[in-house]
Amino acid sequence: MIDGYPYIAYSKPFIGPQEMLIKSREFMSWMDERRTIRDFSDREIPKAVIEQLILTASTAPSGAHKQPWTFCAVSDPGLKKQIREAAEKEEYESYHTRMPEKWLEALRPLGTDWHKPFLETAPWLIIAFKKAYDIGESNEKINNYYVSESVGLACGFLMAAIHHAGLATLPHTPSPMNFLSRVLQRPENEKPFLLLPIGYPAKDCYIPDIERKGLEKVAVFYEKA
Ligand code: IYR
Repeated sequence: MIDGYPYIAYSKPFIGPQEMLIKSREFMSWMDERRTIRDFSDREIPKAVIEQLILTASTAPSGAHKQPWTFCAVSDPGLKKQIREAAEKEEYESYHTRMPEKWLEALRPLGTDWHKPFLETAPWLIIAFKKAYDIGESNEKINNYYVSESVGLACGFLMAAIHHAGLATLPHTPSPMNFLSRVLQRPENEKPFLLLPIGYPAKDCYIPDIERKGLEKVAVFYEKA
């Protein structure tokens, strides 16, 4: 029988409603400055920074506190090349034969295609793997819970940390992405979830001039009378 965790007191410094509103607005506009980019500079980023970004991601909540993730950080040019080649092979098939016309139509304004040069240009790639289960000391399977939700949250934290560090990323979803398990030699219990190139924006980096939905389109309030 496993004992429970000991409980320790927790409180936060009190913030009154006025300061709260100011802070919330500031945080909103700072997060709103985050943009997905596709053109990266090859300027180096210290490994120590990548380590902190991953530790930040790993502060995300997870089902039963299992932290069911592995973040693989790649700066090795040979591996990045292999990942680019395999991703482009799959993406070529997706764009030419697998994605239905409606999907291609939805992507057209963003100008994406099967070319993924950023997988080699960006100094680091972080590949998030989700652990369907853990492997115990005597090789037994140990269940994880709400694995996709947990890893999705961790990736959101990771993207916020990347933005906070003054860097940029792109949540890339090569499909199918099982080639990542092979190239990175991951164990059977880990499945690729999301690929994030990390770097500075290139000198000539352009982004689509999009707008985000307003509150009335994304929120419904059910208020007390
Ligand atoms: N996975 C492809 C296609 C793609 C899908 C969505 I949804 C995007 O927002 C962008 C691209 C790719 O990465 O190109």
